[in-house]
Amino acid sequence: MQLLWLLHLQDAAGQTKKAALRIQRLRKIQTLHLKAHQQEQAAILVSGATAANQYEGGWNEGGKGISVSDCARHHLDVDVQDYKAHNSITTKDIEDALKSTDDSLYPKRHASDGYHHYKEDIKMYAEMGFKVYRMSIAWTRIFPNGDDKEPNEEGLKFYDDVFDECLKYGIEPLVTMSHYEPPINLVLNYDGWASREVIDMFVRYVEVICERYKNKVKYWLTFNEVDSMIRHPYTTGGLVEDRFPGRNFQEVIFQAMHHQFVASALATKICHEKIPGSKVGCMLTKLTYYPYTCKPEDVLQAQQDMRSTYCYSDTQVFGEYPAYLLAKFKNEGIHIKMEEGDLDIMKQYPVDFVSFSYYSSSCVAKNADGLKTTAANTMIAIKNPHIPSSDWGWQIDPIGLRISLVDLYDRYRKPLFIVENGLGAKDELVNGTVDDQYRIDYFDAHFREMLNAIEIDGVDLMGYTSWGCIDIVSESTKQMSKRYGFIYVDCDDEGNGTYKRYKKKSFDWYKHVIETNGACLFEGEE
Ligand code: BGP
Repeated sequence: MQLLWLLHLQDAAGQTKKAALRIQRLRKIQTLHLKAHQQEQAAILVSGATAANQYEGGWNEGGKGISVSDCARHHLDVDVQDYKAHNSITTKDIEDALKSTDDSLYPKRHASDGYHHYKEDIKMYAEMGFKVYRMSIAWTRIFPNGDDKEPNEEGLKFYDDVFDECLKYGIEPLVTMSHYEPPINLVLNYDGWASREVIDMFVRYVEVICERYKNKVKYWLTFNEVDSMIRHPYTTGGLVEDRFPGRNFQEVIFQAMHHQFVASALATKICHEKIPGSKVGCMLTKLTYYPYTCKPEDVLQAQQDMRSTYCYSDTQVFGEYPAYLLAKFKNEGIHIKMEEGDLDIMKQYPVDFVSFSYYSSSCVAKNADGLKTTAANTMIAIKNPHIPSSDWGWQIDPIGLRISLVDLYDRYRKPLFIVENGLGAKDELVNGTVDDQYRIDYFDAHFREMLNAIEIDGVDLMGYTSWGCIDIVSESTKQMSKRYGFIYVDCDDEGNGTYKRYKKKSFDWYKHVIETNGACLFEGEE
């Protein structure tokens, strides 16, 4: 799978000398690149991404079961940077959610109503020129409770229709098997992913979807941001702390993580066996940390914090626990129960490529006392005084994307795929559109650094899908008003609105970027 639009820059007439030279150089790289890999050129261009739990809505339609996301309420009166408040949950909160008939409190129950609008939306993605569309399958549409004897045919049919709609326009689905949507039944009647039985349930789910969609889906991701379990264990692993009284909750989380590592390896095996030529990726939250000063202790802190996220992708890419994670388990008395064969399965079925999300970079220091902090993706860090922040505090750092690409490629030497990148902002609909020049500027700057990583740093980048190609519900704050899309959805934080779609200014810009294969980024350069 090649990211061609950046390397395959058209010799658009009128390109200036510098840009023309750049194009020549890129073509050379492309030739070398393809020779080195002898890979068939699936023209994967720049495109977009969503996730079922944040896009579909239709939470109780089509035979779908209830997921952890359907029980996650918003807290609109709480500071958007207070992640603890936005992401903590108790068994009582879940019981209240299951009794509640007020869907306005639970934004993901309606989300962007993609369940009823997906045909119209995919048509607009095709209009922008998408050649790939990252989405997820909601586990609870296929096995409503996770432990059901038989799959739900209505759910299987729904995704058949979604994939057919994509393929009708020549759009390749890139499918995440688990994106923040474990069945709530696993939380209440098992121990979420801390239960060993959940591996078998997940494997059954994967066997069913790979068999059903083997002629429609070639590219898969196993667990979205597998590392995020440590930061929001409920959303990623169906773990609620009050259900593990007297237990070391970090140990419970790592036990659940082990089960997901085994499940991910088994899912990779199933994909490769059922779908020849399929590619399976892990998916990492790329949190890029800078030392706040050049003090050695700050540099060490940044290195340690980077490792605290790499340990998950290291495990899935190298197929074994890295020594430093095993050392952590030993030093902190974390005991992971493993069964005979677990480590062999993980070693035998590592992922084929590394996908990741990148939104912002963050600063860290050994001693953060007195330093200003700001929010980032699923975490709070020290504010970098040299770069701007979004309305939600996430710092805007295009060079950080290049740093992340180089870091990951040097570490893994496997093809990379940016599956989330974008700007959550307060968009205002005026006269049927949104002037989101700030979003265009964000993408323009990030694309340039992505190009530098390919052209100058030699990174093997397979593809790029922007996050939230259409407005969808924010994971961290459950807000619809934190908008990411090129397409505005008329719906507020409590689900009120017409759900009509409107093209933002960035819609046509993105369309032009794709149709010119990126050359328009350099128009007007001397
Ligand atoms: C990533 C998740 C996405 C999405 C994204 C944007 O961590 O994989 O599902 O949520 O972050 O973050 P947010 O929705 O919190 O603005």
